[in-house]
Amino acid sequence: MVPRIDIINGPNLNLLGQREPEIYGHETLAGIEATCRALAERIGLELRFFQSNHEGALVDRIQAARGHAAGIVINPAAYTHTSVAILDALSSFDGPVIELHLSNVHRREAFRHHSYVSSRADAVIAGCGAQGYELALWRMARLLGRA
Ligand code: CA2
Repeated sequence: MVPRIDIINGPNLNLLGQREPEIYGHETLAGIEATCRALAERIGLELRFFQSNHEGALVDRIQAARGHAAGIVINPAAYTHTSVAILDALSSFDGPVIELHLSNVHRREAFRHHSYVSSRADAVIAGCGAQGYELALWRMARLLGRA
């Protein structure tokens, strides 16, 4: 069976490629999704891609992954630094979780240095730009015994 990976993106990531390219790069979220889909097919993973600007919708989506997805890759965006609800939802998920940030949050403002999600994450990727999504899929494949 092909393992399903859910890639979940938080608030404002729908604006990727439209503003602040010096921080977040020129790629759009649709472009990242297309790259991930091509890679997932090569590695043998099924992908579900999701973005929301709403904390509750992200919690609902993480809950919906339970029992269906083998792993979660999540860029919680600003909720990284504020959301116990997203941490709790991820804690109810059984498979590997990879936390991902386009930018190197540790080289930015102090409020971005703390993540509520990291304590549940099996890996954290930051500062690799859009390529971070591909790295996360490779790591996920390894964690699931696929690569
Ligand atoms: O580096 C990341 O991926 C972040 O998760 C992005 C979040 C930020 O709050 C985190 O500290 C780090 C912000 C996403 C906002 O995305 C935008 C994209 C284009 C234009 C404006 C915002």
